[in-house]
This record gives sequence, structure tokens and C-alpha cells, in this order.
Amino acid sequence: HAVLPLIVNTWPFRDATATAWKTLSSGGSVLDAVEKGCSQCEIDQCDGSVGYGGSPDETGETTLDAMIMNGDTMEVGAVGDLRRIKNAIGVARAVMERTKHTFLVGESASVFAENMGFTTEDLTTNTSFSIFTKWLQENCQPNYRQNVSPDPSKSCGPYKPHALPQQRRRHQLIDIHAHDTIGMVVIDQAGHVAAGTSTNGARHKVPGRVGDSPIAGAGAYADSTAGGAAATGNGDVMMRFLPSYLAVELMRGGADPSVACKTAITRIKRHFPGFFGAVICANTTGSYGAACNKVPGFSQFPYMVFNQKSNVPIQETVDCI
Ligand code: SD4
Repeated sequence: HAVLPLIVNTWPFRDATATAWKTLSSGGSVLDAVEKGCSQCEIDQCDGSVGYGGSPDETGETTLDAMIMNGDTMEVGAVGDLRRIKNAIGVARAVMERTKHTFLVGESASVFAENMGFTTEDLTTNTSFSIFTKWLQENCQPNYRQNVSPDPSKSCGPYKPHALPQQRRRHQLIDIHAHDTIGMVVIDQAGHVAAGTSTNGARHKVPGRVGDSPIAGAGAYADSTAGGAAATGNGDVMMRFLPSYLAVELMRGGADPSVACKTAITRIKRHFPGFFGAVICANTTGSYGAACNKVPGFSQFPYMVFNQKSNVPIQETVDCI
């Protein structure tokens, strides 16, 4: 399937794929396509795990992580723990193009975004509020934070530092059924590569938690001399292995994209056999592939592909290893 231009993105986020394609075919750059494609998911609240109104943290707030990478210049823009701004990947691009920096976080990232003209608004919705209150009710039972029965009138927070037993530390924070970060790789006819991600991260995270998605080499990576990759899943674990960087480097060495993605997954699996995650990648000849780790409830990973041959967004599925 060596055909360019090519768009590959995680999960069956068809509208994001279509928007990226439209952007590219109306003269936009690969960066425009990644930005517009991922923002489509921020607007649509893809699966509740991209954009506003999803994955409330321990205090009930939704915060966003996003990044974008230019594979020609190796520039990156990223935001983590972004608050009150819906268009996280737009802010990431502003970081890349309007500052000398790579990664802005938290309240300061929101101030930067406001100064750049992005609208400030509450990211909480009825849905995210009810996810939060349900979790409070269920988890303020005797929990790992407290050895005593909690006062039911009190919430779980604020966070108290504590030594988590290793088993707890290894427990996945990402709910397999509420997890779908968009990660996208776009390669145009001339072989320019861009990649990006956008997510609201992990449900009930400790405030300040930033996942893999905005980290170059972890959430996504692009290098126009080799290809691009993006990851989704348990970012707390995955970011330790830079799976997107690894996949791109393996493709540079001549590995087939499916093999490169598999190797990136296998590397994590060796240490965390039960981790939940998937990687997509594509090389500059227009070949692409994906891989995922098989865990109970997750044996296949759906992703989207659009190229000149398909001419419509096609959903493909890979069997997890
Ligand atoms: C994170 N990787 O913040 C993201 C979440 C995700 O599918 O991809 N879920 O850890």
C-alpha cells in the first residue's frame, strides 16, 4: 500500500481523518492537516476522551494534553495539563510557531493561550460532572489513600502523598473503555511528515498529571527522513519507553511499519505484560502499520487510514499481540 499522500490515525475517528484529508487536498500543509484533524476530535469530544467534558481529574476538572511535530524541521509544540481551553492542539501549534519553547504546562499554558487569543471556557460538562460524582461515591469507600473508613461527607481529595504498594502502582489508570487519544500521522505527496496528538488524559488522575500524549517520541514523533508514529493507551507506562520514537527509528533502519510498531509494543510488554496500549506508524514511502498489546477486553485495535487509493477514510483493524 505504498501510496502518498497518507493519513493514519488512532481509533475509528473517521471525521478527524476526513477533516485532515480535506485540509491537505485544499492546499493545507501536513501540519495544518494534523492540527485540523485532531481539532475535529476536540470539537466532537471523540469518545469522551479527547477534548472538553471528559476524564475529570480527582477534583472533577478536565485538563488537556496535546502536541504537534514538524518532521521537516524537527520542531515540536506541546501543552500539558492545559485548563479552560478547548483547542489544545491549536495551542500546541502556537507554542511551536510563536515561542522559542517546546512544552508549556498548567495554568501558565492557559495564560499563554489566552494571550494568543484562544477562548477561555469551562471544560466541565454534565457528563464529566456525573463521571466525577459517580467515582466519588464509589471510591470514597475505604480506599488506598486511607486505612480507615472515610467520612462519607468528605471527598477523596486533596491528594495525600503516600507509598503505594507496588501492585497499586502497577494498576492501570486508563480505563480500557474510556481511553481514546487521537494520534495522527500525515505524509504528503512530497514526503513531508507531521504528527500530533490530543487527549484529556486519564480519568481521576492526580491534578498535575501529564500523560505520554504531549511528549515528543512518546505520544507521537515525526521525521521526514524516516516516517511518523503515534501512540495511545496507558501513558503513565508508555511514556517510559518512547514507543513513537522507537517505531520511527526502526523504520529508518528499514523495518516494515507493522514490525516497527510490534517491536515498540513488545519492548513495553517485557516489563508491563498487562499494559493497555497501541501504536500506529507510517514511513515516507506510504507504508503503514499498527500494533497493540492484548489484554482482557482488548484484542483488536481499530485505526483509520486515508490515501489516494482509498479516497475515503477506511477503518483497518490489527490483532493485538
Ligand atoms: C494518556 N495516552 O494520557 C493517554 C490516554 C490514552 O487511550 O491514550 N488513552 O495516558
